[in-house]
Parts: sequence; C-alpha cells; structure tokens
Amino acid sequence: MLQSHVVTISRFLIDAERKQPHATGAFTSLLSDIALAAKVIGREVNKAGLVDILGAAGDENVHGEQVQKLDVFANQVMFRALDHTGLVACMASEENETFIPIPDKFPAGDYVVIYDPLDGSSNIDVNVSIGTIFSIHKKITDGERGTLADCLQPGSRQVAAGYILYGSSTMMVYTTGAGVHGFTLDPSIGEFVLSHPLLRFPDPPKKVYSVNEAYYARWSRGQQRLVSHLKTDGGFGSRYIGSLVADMHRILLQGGLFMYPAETQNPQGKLRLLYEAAPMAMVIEQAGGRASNGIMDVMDIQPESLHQRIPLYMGSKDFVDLAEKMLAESP
Ligand code: P6P
Repeated sequence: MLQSHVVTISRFLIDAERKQPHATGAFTSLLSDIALAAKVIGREVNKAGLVDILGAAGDENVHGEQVQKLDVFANQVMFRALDHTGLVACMASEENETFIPIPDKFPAGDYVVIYDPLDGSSNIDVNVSIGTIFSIHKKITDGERGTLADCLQPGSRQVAAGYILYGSSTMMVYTTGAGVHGFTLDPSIGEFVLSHPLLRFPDPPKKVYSVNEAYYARWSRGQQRLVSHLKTDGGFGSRYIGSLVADMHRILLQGGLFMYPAETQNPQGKLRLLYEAAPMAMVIEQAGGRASNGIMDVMDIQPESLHQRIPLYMGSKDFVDLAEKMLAESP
C-alpha cells in the first residue's frame, strides 16, 4: 500500500523553492534533471553485472548497439539531461579534457554544472558501489554563455552539491546550503523519496579512519605518524572501500576521517578539486563536518585548472582538526 506521507524529491524541491521569495523554479528544474539522469545511469549500472549477456564495452549488444563503457555512457547522460534546458551556462566533466559549452542550438542559462559522471567505475567489475558527483555554481562572467572562468570558482561559491550512490539501493544526497538531505530510489514507483532528512554528523562520531595504507611508505612523516597514532593510542578502527562516494557516504552517516593524502608519486594526491573534493566538502560542512587539504579548508581553495588534484581530509570536525595539527608538526 502506498504510504500517504511519501515525500518525493520533486515535492521536496518545490516546497524548498516556495521558501525562496525570488525563486524562478530554474534551480528546482536543474536538480530534477540531475535526479532524472541519476535514474538513467543507475539503471545501466545495475545491469553491469549482466555484461556477459549484454556484452562488454566495444561489443555489440543483443540489439546490435555498440556497448559503451559505463563512464562514457554516464557522461553522455549527464550532458544530454542538461544541455537543452536553457538553465546551464556551461559544464565541465571528469571525462572531458576541456570545459563544455552549451551547443549554439540551445539557449544558455545561469548555472554551471561540474560533475564526475561515474566515479570509481573501476569497481564495477567487482560489484562495489560507485557514484556520480555534482557541483553547481552560478555564472560569474558577463557573456551570455559560460566560459572556463565560470568553472574555476572556489567551493565556497557553490550553490549546490551532492552525489548519487549506486549501491544496495540508489541514493541521491545533496545540499543547497540549507542542510543535507538524502533520497532513496523506490524502484516500485521510479521516484527518489526522502529517506534521510537533514543529515548531520553523529556526535560522538565513530572512530574510524579510511585511507589506502598501501601507500604508507610514500607518505610524509607527518602522515605516517597520524595514521600510526589513530590505529594505536587513538583507538580507531579502519574501513576503506576505495570508491569515494561509498567511503564518503559511510563517513557522512557514521562519522570518521577519510584521507587521500599526497604521496611521493602523487604530490597533490589523486582526487580532483572541482568535481570530487569541493562538492563533497560542501555536503560535509553542511552536515557539521570539515574538509581540508591538510592545511586549509577545501572550500577556500581557488582552482587553477579543471582537473587539479588536491590531498583530501574530510569527516568529523575534531578528526580533521587533529589531522591538520599532526601534519603540521615538525617532521
Ligand atoms: P586508490 C576510484 O578509482 C577513485 O577515483 C575514488 O573513487 C577512490 O576514492 C580512489 O580512486 C581510490 O584510489 O588509489 O586507493 O585505489
């Protein structure tokens, strides 16, 4: 029986819009379009396990269509969900080397959408949860259509950010600066329904750290001391999935400290500022946590290039503070 109190994401967005006196509905439409893209991507991700039947990337499927790599497919779905709406000035994607203008045949709008269409796609083959990450800014340049400069804004200027987790269930988690809200896809009605209103970091947080310790020998002395402290007298447990959206979601729900540090082979770490660290930082801060590059807040970092990497420490505020303190101690 359909419960009468089900709040779909569309209903939630419209209710939020009504609280904004000057809202035009553009923002509501934009987030609804992203939710639709998420459902389309999730449907294909959930079929990935059938690749032997449906064919691997590069093969032809049973319909004679070329099977695409899922991250290429997801990238096209995000672009096509947004390119014609008249809401977007330009986009940028982990999959595209340069920023993405809106095709001349479509009108441009005020928003800039930057996304990682399918993060962690290397985990698909082993059925580990993966995700889509998105970051939304307002255009700041004067022209009618967006430029690269509109993409290179600090995380503090985001108007919205969030992720979709394709896991045991498909969840969309986002913030527009008024708290973090989680929606779970109900396949029986094909709608994201509100399941985690106003997500906040638990207090006290779970003492769990999350890092790939295979790189221990390549870390700085401060990073090595930090992890050694956490696992000994810090009394921390360890969890690491190796899929950013999955690790992020666990940290958001249970608390803890996620780290992707710099190391000798990747002096700026592996994770990207614009479409991984900055959107996650907005969600984390709205939930009462912190996100840092080990020295300063992620949200205050001025991007210099689209695919810029930064070291990332995010999670419960006290744990990120501790990480910064120990990293700053003399080597
Ligand atoms: P490592 C997945 O490939 C990814 O981009 C993120 O989702 C994840 O946090 C990270 O890389 C894992 O990297 O070096 O630990 O395998």
